[in-house]
Amino acid sequence: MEKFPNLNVIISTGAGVDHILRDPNLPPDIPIVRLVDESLTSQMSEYILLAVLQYHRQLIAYKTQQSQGVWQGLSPRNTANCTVGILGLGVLGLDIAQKLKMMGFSVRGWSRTPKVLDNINCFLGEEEFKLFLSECEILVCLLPLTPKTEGILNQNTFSALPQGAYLINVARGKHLVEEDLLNALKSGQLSGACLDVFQIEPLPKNHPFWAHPQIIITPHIAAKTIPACVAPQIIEAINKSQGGLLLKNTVDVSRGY
Ligand code: NDP
Ligand code: OXD
Repeated sequence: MEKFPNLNVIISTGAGVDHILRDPNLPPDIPIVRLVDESLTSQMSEYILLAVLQYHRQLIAYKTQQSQGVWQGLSPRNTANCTVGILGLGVLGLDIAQKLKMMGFSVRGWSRTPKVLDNINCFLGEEEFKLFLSECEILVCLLPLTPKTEGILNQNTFSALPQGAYLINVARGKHLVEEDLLNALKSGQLSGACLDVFQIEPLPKNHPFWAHPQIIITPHIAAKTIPACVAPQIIEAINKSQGGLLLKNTVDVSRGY
């Protein structure tokens, strides 16, 4: 940011702001605004629904059977018995939690500050983290990347999940300790993962995730900013900033999101 000495406001072109906060020359006291947009929220929920349902309805196993010409029904799974845990109950986490609940899944969420939500079990902070994890057959990460959440998807976390759990990471690559995921898949502690974000993006050509049969990879596309959808809120933020008015969706730099 040191290239821009006359900044009045910084507007992220995405929902996350970790790339901005990481700047060692970030000027203090300049407000940072992030995008909160229906088009981002609905894309994210669609992506997670797709990932949850392909796991829950055993699509990969059926695809393998198809390639072998096998006609064989697998044991059906009862949706009401399948608990999906959402790490982060913010704009995106809340939307997918409600949509999964509507579809009949048992849903729980984890956040930093207390929440009370209809039919969604809410867990709070580090004290309740293990309890939250203990029943998650599917774990979805929708946390912002902060010093507190970096590396949170690690061996300790995986070992607190029920055996054979499924991981969906759509937040940031640095939430995941990639080596720990490979080990958890090898040991059977996790049965698979759907990953949209990676420690290094683009994912290096020789990375073991590419060819891993239990990992689905997408190139950071879970929720992409659609310029026409978000332009009005960017214009509004600029106008408000110039008019000295209160800005929406500002970032609290001290908490990191
Ligand atoms: P929000 O800021 O609205 O929500 C963040 C949630 O995480 C809040 O519920 C917050 O708790 C919780 N949280 C933060 N820190 C902690 C902590 N230490 N312990 C427990 N809970 C914590 O963010 P969004 O829902 O809008 O977005 C989440 C992230 O998704 C973004 O930061 C971005 O990294 C990622 N993203 C990825 C995209 C992709 O294409 N893959 C696209 C868009 C976003 P509380 O409610 O108590 O504050
Ligand atoms: C975002 C992203 O944060 O695209 O919006 O990851």
